[in-house]
Amino acid sequence: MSEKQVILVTGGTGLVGKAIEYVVQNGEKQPNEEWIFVSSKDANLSDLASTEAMFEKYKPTQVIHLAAMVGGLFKNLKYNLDFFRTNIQINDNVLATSYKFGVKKVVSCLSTCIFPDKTTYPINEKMIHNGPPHDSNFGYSYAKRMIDVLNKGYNKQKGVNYTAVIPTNVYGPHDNFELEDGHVLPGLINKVYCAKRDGTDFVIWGTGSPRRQFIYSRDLARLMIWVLRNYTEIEPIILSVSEEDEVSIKEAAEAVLKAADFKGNVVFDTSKSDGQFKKTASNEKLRSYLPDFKFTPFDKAIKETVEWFETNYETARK
Ligand code: NAP
Ligand code: GFB
Repeated sequence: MSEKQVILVTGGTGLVGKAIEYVVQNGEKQPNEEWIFVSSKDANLSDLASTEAMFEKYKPTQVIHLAAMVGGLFKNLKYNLDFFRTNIQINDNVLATSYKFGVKKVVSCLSTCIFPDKTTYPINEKMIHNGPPHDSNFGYSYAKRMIDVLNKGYNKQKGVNYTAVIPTNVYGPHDNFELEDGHVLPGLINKVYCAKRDGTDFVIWGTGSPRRQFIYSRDLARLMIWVLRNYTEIEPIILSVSEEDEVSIKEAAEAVLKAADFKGNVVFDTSKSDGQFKKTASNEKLRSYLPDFKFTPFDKAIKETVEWFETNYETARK
């Protein structure tokens, strides 16, 4: 029997954390593993003493670090300073405390939106620091980039193996469906629910022409568990569907309308920002490790998410 592993998942009650919990509870958990999913109720990770008290309590051997101040384009436009300061504090506390308590491995999260705005495509893992990020979310982006700097520092100076994944836009059950501060897909799913209920227009913000690669949270969860167990590089790895699976916001909205069977009027509010036009990322490195990994088809995953929201409307974050 291999030795016991205690895997602490910070941000465990969020979109990605809940997906990891779902995957762990549906066959991924190994007999020698204890999985602990925590939220800000267990510790405020912006506060070092609170962070250390939680690590003292659970004594994790490995950490999947998801906790962050997170939001869509419009929340980032409003709070770049808060996104920077909060996430810098959380990330420094979690990595310093992981080291203090002898955690063997930490897998943290960056994002494909943190890459240089002026860049060649497709983006790859070596381009993170090659220039300023898109101005809409510079606070979040620079804070996330510092995770990569910290990982390299802990490896070079302390000899530990802390790494990171770089997910593209994530969606799925337990997302944040808030209209103003959430991401596009949960926002559109909330909007179509209300438009059907109230007989109102379905409003897509912006022109609908920006392009995104969307990854289903439960696919990301399976990949992150693989990274925890098998990925040994310090360099981060992009976790995304392929470039060919990139869709326009308009096409993503059409998938939501189809899943919700919406027959009403659709309008574009072009007074709202489009944000970054595209951030096309390569998943070539992921494919070099997992050539046969199968992503859930977009329409199927959207349908599952729409149905989850309809079933859980009363309790969903919105
Ligand atoms: P989410 O749904 O907003 O969940 C955030 C989680 O972090 C929650 O469990 C929250 O707990 C916790 N948290 C926030 N502030 C905290 C604090 N001060 N102390 C302790 N816990 C705190 O986020 P998500 O979408 O799952 O994102 C998870 C990770 O993936 C993040 O690092 C994010 O940057 C990254 N990511 C997300 C996307 C995306 O499209 N969603 C894309 C790329 C990367 P409470 O609810 O108790 O506050
Ligand atoms: O997911 P989202 O808010 O953020 O998508 P980003 C914004 C794009 O979707 C813009 C359009 O082109 C919006 O005009 N859009 C259309 C909508 N309708 C809606 C709607 O109802 N709600 C929202 N939110 N957008 C974020 C970064 O960029 O990507 C974050 O700012 C994070 O830091 C996240 O990394 C993954 O994809 O533009």
